[in-house]
Amino acid sequence: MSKTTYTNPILPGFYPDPSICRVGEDYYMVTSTFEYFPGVPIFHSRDMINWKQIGHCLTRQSQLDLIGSKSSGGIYAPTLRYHEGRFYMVTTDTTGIGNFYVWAEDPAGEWSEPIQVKQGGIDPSLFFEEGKVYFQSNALHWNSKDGLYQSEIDLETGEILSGEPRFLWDGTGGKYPEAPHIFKRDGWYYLLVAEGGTEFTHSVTIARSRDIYGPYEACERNPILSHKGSRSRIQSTGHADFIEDHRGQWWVVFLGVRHSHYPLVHHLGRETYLAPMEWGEDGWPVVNGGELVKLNMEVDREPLASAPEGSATALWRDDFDTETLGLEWNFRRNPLEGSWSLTQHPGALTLSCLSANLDGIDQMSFVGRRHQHLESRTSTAIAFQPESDNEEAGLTIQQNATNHCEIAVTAREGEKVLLVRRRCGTLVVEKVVKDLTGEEPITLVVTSDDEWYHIGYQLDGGETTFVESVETRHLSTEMSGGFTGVYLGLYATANGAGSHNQALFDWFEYEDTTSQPLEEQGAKSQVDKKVSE
Ligand code: 6LW
Repeated sequence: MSKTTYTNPILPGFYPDPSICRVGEDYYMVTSTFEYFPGVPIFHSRDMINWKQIGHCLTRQSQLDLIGSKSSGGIYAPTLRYHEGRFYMVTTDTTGIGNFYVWAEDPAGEWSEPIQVKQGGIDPSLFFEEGKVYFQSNALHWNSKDGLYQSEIDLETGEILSGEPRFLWDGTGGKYPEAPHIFKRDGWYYLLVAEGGTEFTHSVTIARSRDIYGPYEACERNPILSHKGSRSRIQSTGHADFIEDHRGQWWVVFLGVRHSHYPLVHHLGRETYLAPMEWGEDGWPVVNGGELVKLNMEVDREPLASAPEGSATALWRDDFDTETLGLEWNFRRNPLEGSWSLTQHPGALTLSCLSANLDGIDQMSFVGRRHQHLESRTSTAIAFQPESDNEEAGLTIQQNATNHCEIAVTAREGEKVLLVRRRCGTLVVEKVVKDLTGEEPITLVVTSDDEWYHIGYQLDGGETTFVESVETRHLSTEMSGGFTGVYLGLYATANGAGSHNQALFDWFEYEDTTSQPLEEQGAKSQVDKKVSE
């Protein structure tokens, strides 16, 4: 029998809370996006291993208004389902309208205006059966009893048809029962959930009932997936969705993180993983044969499709020669109209120095992409003439509003300089690393490995001069808080002042420089480290 081999994560970097659906031999997946805009990227694949982004579900402010949303506010976990010619994406705008769904016939978009569902909680899901539509969510903040709840809804209006939401199950005792999805098989309704929180004790558990409203009985082998307490490099596995492929084999997609170094932290965000799953003779699912999931997977299954032509290359470059931004780019919150442009100076990305800076919750001039690979190199060419000490523009390595580092062109006492800033909570350190008079354009550079970001610059295309190194740990989720992962962003700001100035970015490059695959070793402990040094 031939084997399917692939590398986890299947979506590296900040792609949490995956949800998947199939139409014939085509697979579609979505992930959560918090304060980033557009919201909820949607991917397509024929083999569930190679994914290509085809759009976003939430592209208009009328669908997603993130203005004033704090870091990790906005859009939580989505669910994607296909029903009678339409795709449905249901999610929560935690700082806006709560639970809602949008639909589209073409998953690449445009998607409909939001249809609100007035059941509280997060992690909404939909289940379709015999003309009825069931809506599930958890009990965050709106019900004193923890657990997963369900209503029947009218698909056209989102109206709840079944009175008060009904309690289904509250998991096996882990905190935050969440991420419900219902599947039907052999006359059983299976309720898949996550519990234990999204940190180290994250787990996937399951229960079933003959009645969609329960009572639900738990699988004795719960959790069916968890890496808690293991030495795997992959930790925090949870928040899963099942998919039956076009050959009748089952798989699970879920989130996990790649932790580095003791004590464990991660900075690239929660990523999307794939593992095979089977239904055991006892009628309950077995994930990956009951083994821990690995980074390098070898599964005794025929590949679902041949690998797509021209598969991903390590180098991603944007010359900003188009009139619209590529799908990889995101704003933080909805961008202010006119604050960015690809047409004002054709061939460059123009960013205006808005008064908001990277620390706040206001609309800012920021265009960024996910940092996806532990080993990487990022560079960009910037042209900027600051007119006051307030104005700055550059390249930021950003976990959230309170934890970010940047290399920027700005002025000090009226003189143009290159500045490096590290912000770690309330600790802010700034350092002028070069006087810049007359030395433009300049290339800003960030390289990374799993422990360090190295920050530097190039003049006239010469050698890179590195001026600062920053621990990836200082930008980790454990240090910074929140649900997101590091972005590499271009930005311009007047730091609270008014300004009509603009920065021009001529090009941007991001390269996966992985030198060798991450070994399947456990995360290093301090002791291991000492011994190996
Ligand atoms: C999401 C919840 C979770 O809504 O974290 O890990 C929350 N799981 O299910 C934010 O992603």
